[in-house]
Amino acid sequence: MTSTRTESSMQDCIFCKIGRGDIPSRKIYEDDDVLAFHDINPKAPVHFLIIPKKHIASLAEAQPEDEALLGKMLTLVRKLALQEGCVNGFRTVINTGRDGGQEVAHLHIHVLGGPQPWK
Ligand code: D5M
Repeated sequence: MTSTRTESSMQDCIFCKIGRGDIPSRKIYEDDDVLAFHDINPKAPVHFLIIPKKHIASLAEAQPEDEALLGKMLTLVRKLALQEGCVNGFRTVINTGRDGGQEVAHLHIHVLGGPQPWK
């Protein structure tokens, strides 16, 4: 992707807007690189998303230089799941691309949990 296309994607991207604070979200964690917030359409008692602030369209678009960022996001899953009360486990999902059911073209990890039944 060219930088011009990347820049226009970032302008339009709803999760970039959330990352910049242009659109409100129910944040549960934020640092310079990563944001986590509750999913607007929860599929479980606990359902939040972890996104990179950098615009990466999907897992399929991640580059070798994103390795540390991806590791940081995965490491946060357990910490934030526990923070949100998922003491007996949780589910992680990364939908990727059209056939993967991805609706928002900005990489995000779904974290779902809470007492069953909900699956
Ligand atoms: O999932 C995209 C997810 O993003 C879906 O579960 C709804 C959620 N979503 C969309 N807009 C918002 C806002 N504004 N706040 C919080 N959550 C949001 P996918 O994996 O792309 O299908």
